[in-house]
Amino acid sequence: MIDPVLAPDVAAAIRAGHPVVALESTIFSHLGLPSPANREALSRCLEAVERRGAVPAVTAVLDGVPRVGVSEDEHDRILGVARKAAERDLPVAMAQGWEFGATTVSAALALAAAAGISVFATGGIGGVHREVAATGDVSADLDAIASHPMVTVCAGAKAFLDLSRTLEYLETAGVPVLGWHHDDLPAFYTRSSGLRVPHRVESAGEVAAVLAARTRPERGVLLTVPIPADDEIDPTTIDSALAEALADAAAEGIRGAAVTPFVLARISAATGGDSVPANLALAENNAAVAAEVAVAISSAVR
Ligand code: PSU
Ligand code: MN
Repeated sequence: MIDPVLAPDVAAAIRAGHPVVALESTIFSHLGLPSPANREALSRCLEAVERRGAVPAVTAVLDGVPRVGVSEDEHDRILGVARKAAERDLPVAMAQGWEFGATTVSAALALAAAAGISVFATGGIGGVHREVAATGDVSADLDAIASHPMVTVCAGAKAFLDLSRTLEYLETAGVPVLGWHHDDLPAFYTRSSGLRVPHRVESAGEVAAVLAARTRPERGVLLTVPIPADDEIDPTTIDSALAEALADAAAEGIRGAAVTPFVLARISAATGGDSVPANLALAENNAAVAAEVAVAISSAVR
């Protein structure tokens, strides 16, 4: 079992039953967002959580140590060059003493669950890739969302994935998928993918009640939160950027863990950086909703 090192404020909050929201670090590293937007994303997410009365806990591997919560003087490290660490990479990052292993959704969930945290916020989750029949590429995020006892809060998944198959996977894996004040599965930059979520919820209390009533309490719940309407990007702009990015990835023979960072970088270049403010807005919004959920969970337990 992995035994992460907790930041003092995170450890104190968990001990006292106070609300905590875990965050991943891939999104804040060079793999997720360009500089200086990544710094802005980090401070906006931390503040969104704190403002709602919860303690943020950024996950990462630093000098081979799995961490839940990093101090302010370590922020520059989180914003720098990283090696991508999914859940399966955590033991390797520890054994080899990686300087900065940026946690993906799966790794963040593993660390946060081991720490006893119930709520996790990210931007977009990984999912089933469109070329899955040829490549077999299904993000480890999905299995981790299903198999850790956490609520994952996201703005859906990017439309370069096969969103319909992603929903099917989550159904098979037994993950309750909840839409926050919304009937459709969001597609990250846009509020609707055209696919319905199985259930809509209207409050953080409802999410907490779903979590408490799971048939298998060791497993997870997915809450999808659409990007705020004012920050949404025009779907046709995104679609053409996505098509180009995917064609480039195929032409350059990009495979495995390199696919997602490659496509993300191409989308941000193809939209001339227009995608970045949208990305910041949805990440901040997800962190805020996650904090509300964490507050509802901890007050239900009292
Ligand atoms: N989707 C995004 N932005 C991201 C990621 C996904 O919109 O930064 C990152 C997350 O850390 C996610 C990971 O967990 O990519 C998934 O990678 P893969 O598709 O290789 O499983
Ligand atoms: Mn993959």
